[in-house]
Amino acid sequence: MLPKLVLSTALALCQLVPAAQAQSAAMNQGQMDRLDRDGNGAVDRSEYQAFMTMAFASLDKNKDGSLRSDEVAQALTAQQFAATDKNGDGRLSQTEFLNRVMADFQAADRSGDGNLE
Ligand SMILES: [Ca+2]
Ligand SMILES: [Ca+2]
Ligand SMILES: [Ca+2]
Repeated sequence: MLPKLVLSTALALCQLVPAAQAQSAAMNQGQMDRLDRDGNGAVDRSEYQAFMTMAFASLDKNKDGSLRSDEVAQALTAQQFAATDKNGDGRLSQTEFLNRVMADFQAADRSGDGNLE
């Protein structure tokens, strides 16, 4: 089972469900499959990163290669946005975005084996 934090972030980011609903959503098989590409029952770093790269692209509605706060309003609070926007230019670059979500992965991977299961 994926930790709730990562699950809710992932689901909210890919806009499968609104953030509020994701908090209480139970993982179903379809959602797990979206992350667990090779179907081994665990989500490793590369699977998570591939998923988040896809999420970035789908969130970038105007396709300018960065996310403005309105593009991620469903997934991040203003506070989370500001914390993720390291250079403070009001946009999240793909690097800033991935740094943030991979830090979430790291934090969720309590066993430190590079897998979330
Ligand atoms: Ca896997
Ligand atoms: Ca954009
Ligand atoms: Ca930025």
